[in-house]
Formats: sequence, structure tokens, C-alpha cells
Amino acid sequence: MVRIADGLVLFERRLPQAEQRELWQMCRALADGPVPMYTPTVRGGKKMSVGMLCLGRHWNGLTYAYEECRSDHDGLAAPPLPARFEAIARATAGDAGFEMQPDLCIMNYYTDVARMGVHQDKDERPETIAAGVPIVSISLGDAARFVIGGLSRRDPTNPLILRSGDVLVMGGPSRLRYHGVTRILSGTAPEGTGPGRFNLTFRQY
Ligand code: MD3
Ligand code: FE
Repeated sequence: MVRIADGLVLFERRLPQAEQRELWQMCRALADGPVPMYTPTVRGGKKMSVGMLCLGRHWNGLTYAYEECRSDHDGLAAPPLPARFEAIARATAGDAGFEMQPDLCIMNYYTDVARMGVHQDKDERPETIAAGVPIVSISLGDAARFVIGGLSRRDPTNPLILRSGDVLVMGGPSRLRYHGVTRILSGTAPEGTGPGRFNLTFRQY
């Protein structure tokens, strides 16, 4: 466990390889299931480069608001958050010193050319954010180059590699830090995972 900053805790390779493979299969099955992953269009009309599937509650890329059904796409209800996923996130948050009850997960899929621009995650309930309730991220498959900055977009950023099985907790004073994914390191996925990268971010609305 590495404390990168106040409220920002990295658990490197927390998930054993067998569990990474099982979770990868669960993500693949969900992405190809009855409520499939899709590529959102965001405010301003640009398509994201990642595939997204929300579990428990849907994040609408056009309104930046949470909702039960995917009104920006096909109107289908977000599938439930698997208890197994929720338990991993809650336990890891606890080990980092945070209490949280995750009620939704945003599953993102990155191909080798996908990226995520630098942003803040601030669409959850204002009370939850103000309390510093963390977001927990699980990385599976190919490694990613990630950047983490401060509370202002102009603050300097630090690079970090997120590898398969890593779990990152960002809460307290780190909850609103700017962050993004600058590149996927293709060909680095452990046997039985990949190609590409799934990232699961667990949130409490
Ligand atoms: C630091 N995902 O889904 S996860 C996102 O790797 C997102 O797919 C990235 O940013 C990914 O919103 C990064 C790690 C992460 C998530 C939320 C944070 C780091 C964070 C919130 C505050 C500070
Ligand atoms: Fe984010």
C-alpha cells in the first residue's frame, strides 16, 4: 500500500491473477450482454474514445447527470452492480481508512488508442463529495499511463502507471483532484486478460 498523497492510496497488484482473470471475464460478459457497452457522445458533441457501461446507476454523458435509464443512448436500465464487485471496492476503501457504500460503477474499456482527457469527477451528490467519500478504481488488462494533478486544472500533474490488479482509492482531500489517462501500454495484459483495458470506478452517489 502506497500513500501517494493525503487521501490517495495505491494498492499495487492487490488482486491475484486468478481473480483478475475472473473479473475480466465478468466485465467482458457484461459488455457483450443484454445491456451492452457503448461509446458515449459527450457535451459538445464529441465521441469519447472509451467504451462505457454503467452498473447500478447510469452516468449520462450529455447531461453529466446520473439517472436510472440510459436516456442518452437506448433507454435501457443500468444493470445492477454485482455484489462481488461492490465487496472488493468497499473492502479496499476500508483498508485505506475510508467508509463507503458503493452504489454504482462506471466500467470503461480502452483499446490501445483510447484515452481519457484530464477531468474532475464531481457528478455525484454534493454531500458525498463534500464528505470526501472516495472513488475506488480497479484496473484490469493492459497497463495505463495515468496522470494525477491538483484541485485546479493548472496545477502540475504527476505520472503514474496503473497495472492489472492495481486498486486506487482517492478520497478525502484528493477526491476532486484532476486526473486522466494519457496512454494504454498495449501488449502488457497478463495471460487470460486483455486485449485492452477495463477500468472500474466505484462510486457512492
Ligand atoms: C483521482 N477513469 O472513470 S481511474 C473515470 O483509468 C476515470 O479509466 C480513469 O477517471 C481510468 O472517471 C482513472 C482512477 C481515478 C478515478 C477517479 C479519481 C483517479 C481519481 C478521482 C479523483 C482523483
Ligand atoms: Fe475520473
